[in-house]
Amino acid sequence: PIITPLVAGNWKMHGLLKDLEEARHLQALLTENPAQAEVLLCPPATLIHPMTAILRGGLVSVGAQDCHSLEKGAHTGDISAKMLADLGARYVIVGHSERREDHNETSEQVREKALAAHNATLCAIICVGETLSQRDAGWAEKIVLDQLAHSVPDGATASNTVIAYEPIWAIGTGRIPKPEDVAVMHQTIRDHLADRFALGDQMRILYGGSVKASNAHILMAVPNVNGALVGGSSLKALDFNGILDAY
Ligand code: G2H
Repeated sequence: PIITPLVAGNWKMHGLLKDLEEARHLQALLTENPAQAEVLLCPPATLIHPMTAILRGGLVSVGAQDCHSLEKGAHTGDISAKMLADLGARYVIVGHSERREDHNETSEQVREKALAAHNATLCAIICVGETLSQRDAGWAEKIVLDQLAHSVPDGATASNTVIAYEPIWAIGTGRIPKPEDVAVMHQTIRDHLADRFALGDQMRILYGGSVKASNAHILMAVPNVNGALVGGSSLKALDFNGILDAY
């Protein structure tokens, strides 16, 4: 199948109003030289509304970094998927390892969030990945398959769900796995999706963890890598656009 890659920027807890200038700059660069991939920026929740206003009608979509699993209710400080959709977000990242760790999110909770995203007509980017000690023990594939089994809802489709494989030890460290190890993991994920879902062979599987312009072309050439989830290198339009040049 022909899969349009997705390159998603995860700004994490970075970005003030002045940094919307980077989104504007990215939009200008892409208007001049469109990417062969779908492009997405996921700023902090505070910037979703102004960012959608800047990017409306252009080549860059906007997404969020988390959502609550319920549509509304007495949950101080939380934001529902429906609220994000209401602001113009089209995607939401769920189950990023930083949330699994900082907020003790379980795969079952991640699945509930992904379901909430689907119900709000958002596409869920569901993150999975092993720690370094799990990899060293030879458990990486088993851990990721277990996360997939419990984090991906049964109703997932190629249009409402994207999987992001992020080895935790590669996040923000500048270290990336060997391309052959990425290939094994992405094939493992592909087999799980193809077994479980009718169009699982068309679901996008992103690689995330220290992606930058200088390694993007290597990662993109790996079979079953259908794009990237980019943290640090998504904050500046020029860096992010350098990654898009690999597509
Ligand atoms: C992994 C990634 C973005 P970075 O979390 O999701 O971050 O590219 O900074 O390693």
